[in-house]
Parts: sequence; structure tokens; C-alpha cells
Amino acid sequence: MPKVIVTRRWPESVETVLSEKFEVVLNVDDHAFSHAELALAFESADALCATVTDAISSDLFGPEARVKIIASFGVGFDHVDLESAREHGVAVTNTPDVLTDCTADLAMTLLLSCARRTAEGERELRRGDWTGWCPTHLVGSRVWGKTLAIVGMGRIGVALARRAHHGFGMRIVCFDLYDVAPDILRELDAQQVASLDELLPMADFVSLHCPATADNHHLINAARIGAMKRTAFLINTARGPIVDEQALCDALTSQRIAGAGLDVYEAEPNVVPGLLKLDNVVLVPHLGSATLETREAMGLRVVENLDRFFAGEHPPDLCT
Ligand code: 8YV
Repeated sequence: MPKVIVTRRWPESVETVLSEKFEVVLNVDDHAFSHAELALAFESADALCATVTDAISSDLFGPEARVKIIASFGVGFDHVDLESAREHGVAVTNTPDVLTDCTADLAMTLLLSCARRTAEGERELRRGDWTGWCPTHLVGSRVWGKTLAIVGMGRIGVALARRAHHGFGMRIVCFDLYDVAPDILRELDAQQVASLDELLPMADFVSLHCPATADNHHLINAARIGAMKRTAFLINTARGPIVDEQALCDALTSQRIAGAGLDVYEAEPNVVPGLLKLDNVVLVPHLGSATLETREAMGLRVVENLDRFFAGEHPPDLCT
């Protein structure tokens, strides 16, 4: 039986399946692995089931490494040094598709929540500061009929566009390095524009759905935020480093844009302190895929990748 080390607790049902199929070492107290623990895992297991909280850096791929596959739990794989994995012939897999809908739901939640000021309202009410209804109380921004700009029209970007267009009557504009399939643009009555700089001034809401590649580091910086409408909102359920968090904090403080909804941060679990003081930003702790159904499906997708890999086949979600 191949030896598999799982770096965090997973849904119980998936841990059971893993234990039946492999010689599994589970992380019973669910602590985040230290670098030394990751190094030890690399030396002692055939497979490492990692997550976003594990920085799989180049030095781990030393001559002592026994690991042959990093079967990551999550669609994003920016926590893994893919180049080193390739160089050392270590397979890396992710878990696409199964988290698309729940992540798009969370993006829509953030969009609605920051437009309608629900988190701000809840804080006021819990503080005991609500003095009763009046016509000017916590008025927000209408969503219906507004323009949503999607940066990155992959699976999650398209799933959000579907919800926003068909469910909330939003107009969709998008930017992607690749041509979006004409039938998707037709279905969404969407317009793909040639550059981010063309996209940003068009939007009432901007939602990020691109990967955290080196090219996308601080893709949304002070200048790009400055290109947005003053009444616009920024939503990020992709990855923190795509946005210059301090620049966003400054822009929200000076009300250069109306608001933001964030699920991801540059240095999780830390958040730029200034953001915590602002009412015009909705902050949630990396919840994109956090439903039981999706987390179970993500785990089973990892199991499938491991099964196929150890059967000598091509794992379905190979990233290397
Ligand atoms: C995961 C995510 O919960 O899949 C991703 O890329 O951001 C989240 O859905 C997390 O990354 C687990 O590794």
C-alpha cells in the first residue's frame, strides 16, 4: 500500500475512504504543518495530500525525497513550486470543477453583501446602535441592471457570470488572456474586452477569477483601482496576492471606490490591519469552497487522482 500523508483534517467520510485504500497518516490535531514537518513528509511518504496552507517550496524536492505525487486539496496550486516538481518528476494534481459552484456562490454573496451593506448593518444591530427604520438608513447600491466585470473567465468566472446575468439581471463584461467561447458570450450576452485597462472603467462591480501567477502579482494595484468608477466594488475570491492589499485599504479609506468584498488575503491568516477598521469592506476567512458537499467532493477528487496515479495511469487533474 502506498504511504499517504494528509497535512490537514479532511471531512471524516473522505479520511475513511483514504484509510481503506492507503497507509495513511492523518493530522489528528489539524495543526498547520511546519516546514520541517513537510520536509519529513517528503522523505517518508509516497504521496503528500497538501492544501493552500502548505508552502511546497523548491528545497523540499531534495535527493532524499520519496514523494512521487503531491495531490493537493483545492483548485489553486500557487502554493506548490511547479517548476521544481516538474524538474524532479513529482506529479502535482488539484481538484477543479467540484468547487466551481460553491465558490461562485460565495463571490455572489460578497457582491450582494457589500452592495447592500449587510455586514455593516449586522454589526450596527449587534452593537445595539440601530435606532429604527428611516429612509436614509444604510442605503446601498442596486445590483439589478449593473455591470459586472469578470477578470478571468474560467470555470468560476463563468459560473459567477451565469448567476449574475440570469439571476440578477447584470450586464457582463470580461477580460481573459484567452478567447472566451462564443457560445458562452452569447448565452451571457457578454462582451469580452481586449485589456484590463479597458475593462475596469466599465464596471460597477469587478470580480477576480484569475490564478495567482507571477504575472498576476498585484494585478490590481493603486493605478488600476484608480481606473475603477468611484461607485464601484471589488470582489476577490481568487487569491490575495492578485491585489495590492495595502493599496486597496488606502483606496477604501479615501473612498476612491465604494467598497470591496474579500475572501482571500496576501498573507493569510493575516489581514492588513487598516481593513479591519473599515465599514465599506466585507471580510470573510477564505470560505470559497467551504460547504460539506464540496469539501467531500474535493477529497474524493484527490482520492481519484491518487488511485489513478498509483495504478500507473494518468491522474485526471495533473498540473505538471
Ligand atoms: C480551498 C481554494 O479551500 O481550491 C482553492 O484553490 O482556494 C479553496 O477552495 C483551499 O485552497 C484548500 O487548499
